[in-house]
Amino acid sequence: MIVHRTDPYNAEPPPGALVGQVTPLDTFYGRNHGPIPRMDAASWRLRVDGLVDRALQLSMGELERRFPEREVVATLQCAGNRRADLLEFRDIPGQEPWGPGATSTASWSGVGLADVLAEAGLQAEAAHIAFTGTDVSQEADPPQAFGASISAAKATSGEVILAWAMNGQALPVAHGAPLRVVVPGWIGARSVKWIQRVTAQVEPSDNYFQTVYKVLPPEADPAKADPGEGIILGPVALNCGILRPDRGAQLPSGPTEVIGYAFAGEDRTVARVDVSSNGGSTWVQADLDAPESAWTWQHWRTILTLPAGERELIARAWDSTAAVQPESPATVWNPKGYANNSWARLHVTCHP
Ligand SMILES: Nc1nc2c(c(=O)[nH]1)N[C@H]1C(S)=C(S)[C@@H](COP(=O)(O)O)O[C@H]1N2
Ligand SMILES: [Mo]
Repeated sequence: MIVHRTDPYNAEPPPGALVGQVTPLDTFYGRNHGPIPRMDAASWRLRVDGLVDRALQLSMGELERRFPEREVVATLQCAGNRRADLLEFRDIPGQEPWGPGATSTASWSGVGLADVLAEAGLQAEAAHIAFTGTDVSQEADPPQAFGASISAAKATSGEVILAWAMNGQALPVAHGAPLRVVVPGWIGARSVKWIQRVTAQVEPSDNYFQTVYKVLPPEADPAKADPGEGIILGPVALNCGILRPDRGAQLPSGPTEVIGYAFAGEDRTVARVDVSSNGGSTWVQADLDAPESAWTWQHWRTILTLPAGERELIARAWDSTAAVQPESPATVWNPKGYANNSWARLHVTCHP
């Protein structure tokens, strides 16, 4: 793993480790804002409260007995994925320089959030569903447990899971055991780990982390921005990454296989990926995996014939609405460095 910080633990796999459709548990990226809490699953209860007809307190056994088990294969992608490319354009103090590996895919099983909310009796005024974790983050002002919210429409859509298993194994503590939220198609920060509480409410969560995951205008000072300013992040924006060859690789000239992923976010799928080795003058269409569902990335691959010399490899994805990624990090740069979905680029050197 490429460890950006040990305390709290923040690490991404090397890009080449992400070529499989499902990411092994020991390879899945880890993103934490506070210390990983050790929780006693036996005494743990999930509280479901707020704008519901019947508030619930559920043990792990009750969750298993009272609700059907559901599974979804979903890609998680951190809003900070590919921030490193924004840093080349302009500095972003205090934020980890994530490469293209702050994203991974797993099969998640547990119960459907929609089923639990139906059991509690969601009231009509409940427009947002808030999640509260257990880990107290000193990054927050004031220090508080990590939390987030999603719209009630997303929360009741069926794909959102309260997960206790990952790739058929017990959910690892580092990924949120005993129970975490998985919000397919939305930024990773909304998939709250170590949850204690699910609250139905009129307004979005006022948790510190709900409000900092937003795109501010380039000239804004994040420390002084009004809480209402900026675009609060929810659904992931169309993105892609190059997984092979490695950044800076020394290669023989001639045919080179280029492999990557693309992810469209929310309910969109990836429709096409173009690759260029001449600065975008000409493009070839990569072979693209069919979508398994809207909730997962799609891998793509192609063979480029590279002449000797230094080359920039570029990839850009199109989605099922014919939206295409923006060309340059300069067009999407923002003060916290979120949602960089500009064309993926890396340099390689080919010797004769
Ligand atoms: N309780 C809690 N949940 C959390 C976080 C956290 O720090 N604490 N980080 C969030 C962020 S920003 C991301 S990208 C994902 C990462 O999940 P992972 O560590 O399982 O990959 O978890 C989200 N859920
Ligand atoms: Mo994240």
